[in-house]
Amino acid sequence: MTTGYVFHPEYLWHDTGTSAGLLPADPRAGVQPAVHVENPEAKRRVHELIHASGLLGELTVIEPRRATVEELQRVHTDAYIQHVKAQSDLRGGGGDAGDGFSPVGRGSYDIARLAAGGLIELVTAAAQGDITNGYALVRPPGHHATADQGMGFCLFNSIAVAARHAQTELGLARVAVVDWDAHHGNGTQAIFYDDPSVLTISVHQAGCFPPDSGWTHENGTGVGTGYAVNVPLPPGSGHAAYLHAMQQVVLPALDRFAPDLILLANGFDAGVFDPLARQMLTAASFRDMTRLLVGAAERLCHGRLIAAHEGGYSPFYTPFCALAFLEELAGTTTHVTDPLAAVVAGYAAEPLTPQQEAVIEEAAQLLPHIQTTVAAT
Ligand code: 3YP
Ligand code: ZN
Repeated sequence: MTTGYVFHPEYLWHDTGTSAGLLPADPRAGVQPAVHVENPEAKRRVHELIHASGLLGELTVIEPRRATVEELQRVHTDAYIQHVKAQSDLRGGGGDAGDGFSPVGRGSYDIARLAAGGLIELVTAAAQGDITNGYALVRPPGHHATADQGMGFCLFNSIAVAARHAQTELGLARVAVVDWDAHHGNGTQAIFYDDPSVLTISVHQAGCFPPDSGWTHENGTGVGTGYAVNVPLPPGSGHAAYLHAMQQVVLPALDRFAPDLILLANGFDAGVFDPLARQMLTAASFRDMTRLLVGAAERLCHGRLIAAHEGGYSPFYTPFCALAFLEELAGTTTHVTDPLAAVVAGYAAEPLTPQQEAVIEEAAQLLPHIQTTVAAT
């Protein structure tokens, strides 16, 4: 068993500019321009820890390439692709991909294509049997991007591009997307909303971002009905709630669907120190959740589990969450342990609440819609 790893310095060069945290800097708003919250720091430190821990030496490093326009067009409209390119060509950057929350730095069009292409290369290596599973540590993120709009820091939906590539070029008919980023995977959901060949499952903080998105009743449409699954956990949910959601919803949904490939929108912003959500996961939570998902992939699709980095904004804690994830993916451990384990123990011990249990049960009730379908993309 081999674990693939995609990283590239250009991922750190995606320039989100100065900001008052989330929005572009505007002194007229009364806030000093400072660093944008989606900046290279947390991801750089993830890569550094993967290297410094010795784990990098046990991985199969795979070189990314830029997704072609044709590959992007399987998911995005021509007009949107051209819009991102035009914003990226602006002198000094400063453009936006759609919602005002999605900065496009100078050259970011090419970097976003390198992110999507990194996922394509991992999925291809898995389909060929060169690797069992893999992790692409990419920027910019992708799971909010719809066919025709960037949203929430996302330019191109790399996971969606990789899913379509797997179906059309690699003969993998059924693709499941699991999204445990703290924010709703609305873009991926929207792209596949009427498609029973791609099952999307998002576990996220209820009503966080996008606003009013990701409720349990968002279940797919037409022949895709049942093939979108949402678990909107209340703010303050932690280890117990997420593990219960995995056991009661994510794993049973995957078992019913029997995917040929599992893609993971791998955000770490449900981590307890994250500034952009209010969930309480620890590095151990990500390790345990990963163990369950690796087990499902081994049971259902020859271990084929390919993860794309999404959110995760704590520069000091995201690296330990990501290392725990990647150790578990690779089926190994390093000498590095979570230095904050004792500090977060109290959060991790928080028991399941009736509200959390109720929403998980509500999502579980909808699973019988899911069948092992034949692809109709
Ligand atoms: C986008 C604007 C406000 C919240 C933010 C969420 C970005 C993210 O990590 N999405 O997964
Ligand atoms: Zn997020």
